[in-house]
Amino acid sequence: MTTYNYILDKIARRGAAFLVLIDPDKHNDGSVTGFAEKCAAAGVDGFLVGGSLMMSRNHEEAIKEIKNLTHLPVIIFPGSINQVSPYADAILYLSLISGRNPEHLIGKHVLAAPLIKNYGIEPISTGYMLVESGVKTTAEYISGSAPIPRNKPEIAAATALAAEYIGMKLLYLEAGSGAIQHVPFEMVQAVSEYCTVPLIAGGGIRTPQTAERMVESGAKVVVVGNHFEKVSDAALIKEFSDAVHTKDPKTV
Ligand code: 1GP
Repeated sequence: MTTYNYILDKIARRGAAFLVLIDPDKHNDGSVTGFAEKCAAAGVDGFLVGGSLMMSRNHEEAIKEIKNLTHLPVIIFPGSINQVSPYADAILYLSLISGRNPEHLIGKHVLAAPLIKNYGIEPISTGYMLVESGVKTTAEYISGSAPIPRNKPEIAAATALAAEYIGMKLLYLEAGSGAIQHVPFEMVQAVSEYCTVPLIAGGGIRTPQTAERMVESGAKVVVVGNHFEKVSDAALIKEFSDAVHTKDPKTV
């Protein structure tokens, strides 16, 4: 099964999928090992690995460790072409559709495409939208692009629909890692009602209740990263996982 179909299957059977973002920069003390195992035991569906800025050199090591220790898919969440790795299962082939920087709409893709083909990893075309979240995020600064204003759900919906019509397979509403304010529920609802492509919500999600509201608003994948870098006990990860998984697989 492809990683994309695995995600669709999780959505169908569990109501939504729960992915944990691992930024190898934050786990450069070897702690990724125990953390990944905890996530797998807590019902997490897979991992995103990456970040807007990569300060350390252990990106690929982190991917290998997670693959060795868990049965879960590892999906590259690339901040740059240097993060493309043959050890992952798939890569979110992100187009920064909220911005107008051609490098992030097609330029980097041209450079990454031959690598992805050579490595044999699965590209998952994703319409990536940065949403204003209180302060300027690393992703905004590095990409040199303006986010969608928080109070403009209609802009997000129209942007997302354009991505769907272009043929993208996932949509991602992103407040930015560690964002003060997560993406507004109204915006998640507006996009999910307007489009049929599965919607990912991430950035600044710090409670299981917020994760649950994201799913109630129409998100089909919820991503949490930063919060688990601060508090990562297995019980808390499971609370998030249970909040996202609104369907019991036994009842399907
Ligand atoms: C960031 O959406 C992801 O790109 C996750 O955000 O790290 O704030 O959970 P957090």
